[in-house]
Amino acid sequence: MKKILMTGAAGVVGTFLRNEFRGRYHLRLSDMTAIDDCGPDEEFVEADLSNLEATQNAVAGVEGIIHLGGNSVEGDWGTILNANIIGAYNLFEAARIDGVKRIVFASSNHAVGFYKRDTTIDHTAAIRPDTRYGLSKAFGESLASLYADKYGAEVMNIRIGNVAEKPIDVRRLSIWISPRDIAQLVSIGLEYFDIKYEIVYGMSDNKRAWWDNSNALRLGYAPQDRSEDYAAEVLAEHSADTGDAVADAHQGGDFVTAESIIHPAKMDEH
Ligand code: 15L
Repeated sequence: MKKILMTGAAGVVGTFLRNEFRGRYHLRLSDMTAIDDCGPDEEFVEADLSNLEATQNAVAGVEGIIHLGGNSVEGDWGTILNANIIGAYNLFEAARIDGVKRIVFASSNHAVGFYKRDTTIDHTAAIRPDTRYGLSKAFGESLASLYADKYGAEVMNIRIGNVAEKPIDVRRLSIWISPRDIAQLVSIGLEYFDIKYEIVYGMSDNKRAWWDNSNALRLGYAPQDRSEDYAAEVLAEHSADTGDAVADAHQGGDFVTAESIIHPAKMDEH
């Protein structure tokens, strides 16, 4: 069994992945929050990724890394800088020093959240972050590119939509990914024979998608779940009109309008 470090393992995505990967990988779990229910193929290492030494300790001796660690929503600059930017830098640097090549980076749809919903984008789209959080994910993707080109890192960046048991609102019908589908994508990132630097979208087989995920399909991704199976249920409970027309027009939803000072009419032209 491959020994894999999973950072941010105490979070929502980490908890789903632990469940999916039981018996598949030996997982070294790291987080700032203690995990006290480790299974037989799991170990816990406490690590604050804004500290390089602690990060090196977490990385030592693993064969691959799933980097989920950091602040998973918008935050103030100090939080994003420490947790997401310095944290990602330390992670890639520790991996370089220890000779760990394979990294799956949990990027986010918020790296491209300013695209309109009537636009379909693929893995070649220029970044359009919608928040400091999205900006930190774009930084992580660029960091991965530098470490791939300069140091031979092998990185899959997954622009994750929303990982949950089922889609929770109308926006998520477009971007939802089930636990077993995100596990499949992460496994491809860890095991596919030929990865240098890839960007894929973390979504299930969604009819209402805004993303062309052909790069993931090319790497063998075959999603098992479809958000459309939940559409009737979601649409019975939620309106597509959330009361924020600008948020509803953009892929990033209300991340786009958070703290915005542009008049909504002008933003529509954006
Ligand atoms: C993300 O990147 C967040 O980590 C997650 O909590 C959700 O907010 C998700 O995006 C989303 O866009 O729904």
